[in-house]
Amino acid sequence: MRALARLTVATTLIAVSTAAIAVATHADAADAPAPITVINADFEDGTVEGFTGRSAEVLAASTAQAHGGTRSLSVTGRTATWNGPALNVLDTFEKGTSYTISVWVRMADGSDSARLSVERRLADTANYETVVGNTAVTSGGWVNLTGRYTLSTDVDHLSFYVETASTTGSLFLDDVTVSYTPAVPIQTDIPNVKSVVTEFPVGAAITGAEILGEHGQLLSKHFNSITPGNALKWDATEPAAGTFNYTQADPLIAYAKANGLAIRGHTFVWHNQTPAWVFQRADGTAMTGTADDKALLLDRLENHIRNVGAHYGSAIGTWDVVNEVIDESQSDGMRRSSWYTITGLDYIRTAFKVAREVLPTAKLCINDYNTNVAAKRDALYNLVSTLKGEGIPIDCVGHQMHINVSWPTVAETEAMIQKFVPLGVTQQITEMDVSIYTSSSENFPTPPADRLLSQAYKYRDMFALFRKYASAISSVTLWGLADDNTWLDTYPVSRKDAPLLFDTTLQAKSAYWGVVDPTRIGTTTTAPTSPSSSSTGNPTDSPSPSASSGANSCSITYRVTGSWQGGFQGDVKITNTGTAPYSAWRLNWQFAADQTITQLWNGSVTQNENSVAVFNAAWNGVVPAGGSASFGFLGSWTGSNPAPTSFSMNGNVCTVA
Ligand code: 9MR
Repeated sequence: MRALARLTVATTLIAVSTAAIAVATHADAADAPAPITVINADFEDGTVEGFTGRSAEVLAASTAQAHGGTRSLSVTGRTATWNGPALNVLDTFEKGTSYTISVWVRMADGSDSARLSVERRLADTANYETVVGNTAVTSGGWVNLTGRYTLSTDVDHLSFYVETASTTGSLFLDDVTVSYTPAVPIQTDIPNVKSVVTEFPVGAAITGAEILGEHGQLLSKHFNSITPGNALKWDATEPAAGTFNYTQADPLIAYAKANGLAIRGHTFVWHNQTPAWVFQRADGTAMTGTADDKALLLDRLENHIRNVGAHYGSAIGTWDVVNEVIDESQSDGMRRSSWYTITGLDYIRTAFKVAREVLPTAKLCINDYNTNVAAKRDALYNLVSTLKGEGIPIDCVGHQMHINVSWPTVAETEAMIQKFVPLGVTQQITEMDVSIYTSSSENFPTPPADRLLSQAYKYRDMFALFRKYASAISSVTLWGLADDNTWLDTYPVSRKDAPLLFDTTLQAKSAYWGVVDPTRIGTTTTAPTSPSSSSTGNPTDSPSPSASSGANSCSITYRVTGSWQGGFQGDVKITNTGTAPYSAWRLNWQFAADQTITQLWNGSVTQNENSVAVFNAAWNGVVPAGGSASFGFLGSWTGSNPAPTSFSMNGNVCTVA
């Protein structure tokens, strides 16, 4: 029996309908430990191998059907759709370990949908979780259900079982396996993201299992903020009217407090993950938007925010008060959610006013996705501007930034940030991830190297932009900790995605180096012996005093190709005069006068006062020995416009041609 503690809910669930679970994706995947099988039930020994019915089902090893060998488990006499074959795994599953469960199922007759579920109990309170959702099954063939499950709480009962959606038909089960891959230790000798990016807290959205074991180590090493990904949503905190439940969120908040991490509360109001009762009258009928409906709904909203807000008080420094209220395709720009159709804009007004009352010092945000798209951005701007004009206490605009390797551009993102500056709100990047996919039809069994490289450049460029706007941005959060747990594995279709800084075995990807030290993009994920880091928005080197030679050396041609009053155009050619190739480059120089780069092509730029850092574009990062790369730019100048006299490339001083 496990030790009991007052802990809770929250698991990592990744449901996939068919066999393949993606394997480790980082460069050293071949070195990742092999999976260990802890359960392998094939019923070939003629027993039920520990399976029991959840109720009065009759279980027996049977030769009537077999997926492999000559026998399977026959399950007859089911009395409810939720009753089926179950296996007790209380003494098998360890908290914080991600298990892959695979079962083969077929119906004895007819057809239905089957799903794989977990029941866990603590002190007679049961919770049910779906590991693999409804999947069509028939009597005509075997269907595989494979999913991953991570226990994150203490329990005194734990089992997984197969149930069906509509009928109580008899089932066969075969070749049940459960395996896990031993955790790879996190890299402790690479720079902490939070120590490199110091302009604002850097956060990760987490579920319960991510505060445990190696995940917990990774989280507290690199991040100084968390967002509970689901645990503070209405369905978790007030599942039934007036019944508040903090069992999912409390452990996450306690972890954050213990490790000194900031907390973003997500979210008081959303159209998803809100229980049906919220929009029903006392008699259970649907609200339609009468005056009484509106009053009741606003009452419920107020009560919800007062309770959840007060439960955590000042421990949560920022709240997404409302989430995803914009629909730019509507004439008024407002999403037609039940909130809106029943109350108009009043739900937003009420939510912010009540939140301010109960949380006088919290930053109160309005959060949305695709805010880099002009129409959406402008609709959000108009709403915030109108409501602020009325005195509604909106402190902050949250940009989710669910983006991908080729979208959006830095310029679009910069326009997004610039748009909101005049409103006097702080801005936060709240849910950033960078999908490796650029369309719903793509599906890679393992992330292709070029996508991971493009992803690293995207992270590099976006973080450089955020740091440039440090005065406008007060927090940047990624929507997940590592690629082993991302919502993008099931959205918009089921396929393995890899959108975060760390891979499925928690090792640093090029994306991580894009944030921490872009010169290491594309290099091995092994920790550098003396990690380089930068604490400004504009990484610069400490170049050695004389021009380099040998493996890494470079020559720079800097030309002003056009000049007019106040402006100029420049062209820079980098030649690799060394013997080793560059796989990613960063060129630094100092302008001697008042010169500012306003636009740059074939690369990206950050400028901090006179210090300039130009990074390669996705297509010109590799410069072989003897090869060259070029970029061009437009700049402004006042006074004079002298050419810089000293350049360094990835830390090596270059000769100037
Ligand atoms: O990460 C969340 C995922 O586990 C949920 O299944 C999903 C659906 O409700 O919500 C995810 O988080 C969303 C966030 O709350 C709001 N912006 C979009 C996020 C991704 O869907």
